Parts: sequence; C-alpha cells; structure tokens
Amino acid sequence: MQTPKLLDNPHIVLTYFAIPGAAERVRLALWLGGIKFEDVRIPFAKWPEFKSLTPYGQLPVMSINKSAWIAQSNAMLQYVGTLVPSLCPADQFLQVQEAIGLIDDFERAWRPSVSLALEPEKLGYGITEATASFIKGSPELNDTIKSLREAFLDNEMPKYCGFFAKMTENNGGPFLCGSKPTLADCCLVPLLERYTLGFVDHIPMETLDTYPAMTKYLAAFKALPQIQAYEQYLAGMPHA
Ligand SMILES: N[C@@H](CCC(=O)N[C@@H](CS)C(=O)NCC(=O)O)C(=O)O
Repeated sequence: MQTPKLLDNPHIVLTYFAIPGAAERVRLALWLGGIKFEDVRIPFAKWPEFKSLTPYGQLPVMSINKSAWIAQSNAMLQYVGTLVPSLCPADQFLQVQEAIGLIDDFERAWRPSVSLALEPEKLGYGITEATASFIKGSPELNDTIKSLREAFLDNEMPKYCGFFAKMTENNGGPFLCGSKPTLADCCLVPLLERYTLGFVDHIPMETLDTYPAMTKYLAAFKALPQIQAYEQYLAGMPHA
C-alpha cells in the first residue's frame, strides 16, 4: 500500500484517552490530511493527576509548535480544516458545517443514556425520593438505560441514518458532501462505528445492518488509503 504523504509542519501534539471519543474526529482529519502529529494517549489511571493541568479539566488538548494547550475538539477540527482546505473547501463551507451540525444533533440524541449511566444524579436520578433507588449499577437505572437505548434505536437511528443517506445520495456520494471526504465524515464515522462494535450495552453489533447505505458509506471511508494506514497504526499499538 502506498504510504500517504505527510506534511512536516506545524508540530502538533494531540492528547486524549486511548478511546475513539471526542478526539477521534480530530485524529481522523489529521490522518486524512496527511498531517504528522504526536498522538499521546493518556491511560485512565493517570487522568486524576493530569486533569488539573488541562484548561477545562477535560481532554482532548492540543499544542501547536509547543504552544500552551488549546481545548475543544471542534476548534481543533476546524483548525485542521485550515491546514488542509480540501477537508472543508471554501465553496462547500456551509454544506460541510451543516452536516457537522446534524451529526452533533445525532450525538445529542444519544447522550442522555450515556449521562444516565455515568452521572445519573446530574439528570435528577437518585437524588429525589421518587428516584432514590436509581443509583449507578441498580436494576432500576439499568432498565431505564435499556429503554432509552431501545427508543434511540427505534426512533433516532432511522431518522438520522435517513438524513445521512439522503445527504450522501443528493451530493453524489460516496461521502456526505460528495466524492471527497471532508471534516463532516471525520465526525460521523466514529459515531456510526460505535454502533457496530458490540461492546455498548443494549446496542446489538448488527445495528447498522438495517441501513445498507450507511454500511456502504462506512466501507468507502475505511477504504481510503490514509484511513487504512491509520488502522494499521492502531493495530500496532500496545493495548492500554
Ligand atoms: N466539548 C469538549 C468535550 C470534551 C470531553 O467531554 N472530554 C471528556 C472525555 S470525552 C473528558 O475529558 N472527561 C473526563 C473528565 O471530565 O474528567 C470537546 O469536544 O473537546
């Protein structure tokens, strides 16, 4: 396989956890753009001591040519777009940004069940008399998470996959905004992949099988040489 051309400047260090979470869209954009960067992955065990060093107590953070850390994955993503204009061409700017907005809506529809699992009290569960038994790991909470995820699969998944399939088709495919991958694809792919992995509670790994346009879309993205190179790089990583 041909090795993608890598740009040497600027020197970027991207620090995040060893998971395909908030920073994954940035990692994908950097790989897609052929931009060399240091991919620092912090083990969860080290996070408590690292957290207070970050601007907002969160990852990812990025430094550019040894700058102070900047935060917010979307800022980093748009920055990569300025380095690699083909990832957000000027004449498709609104199209790409509209797609990213829709993808963020898709993610927002998923988040309540995650917040419920991780921080039930922030959603009011376990702190009132009526929900006192809804604490982390309780059967009551697990049943609620299951119901929320089933409702997500029944209602939100078809709605958004329909939007994404239509957008891809209208733009001529195989990517969301047409024949070339953009920042929008870097945002959507990790979200769709989540529903194929099989380790998310109550989400069967066959979930996307009922959306052939989306499996075709994912396959087109994964067939890109830069993405294949990224997958090879991931396969060679020691497991955290
Ligand atoms: N809006 C931020 C969200 C970052 C975020 O939620 N980071 C999470 C991981 S995905 C985090 O650092 N969690 C650890 C914590 O808050 O202690 C972004 O997109 O960069």
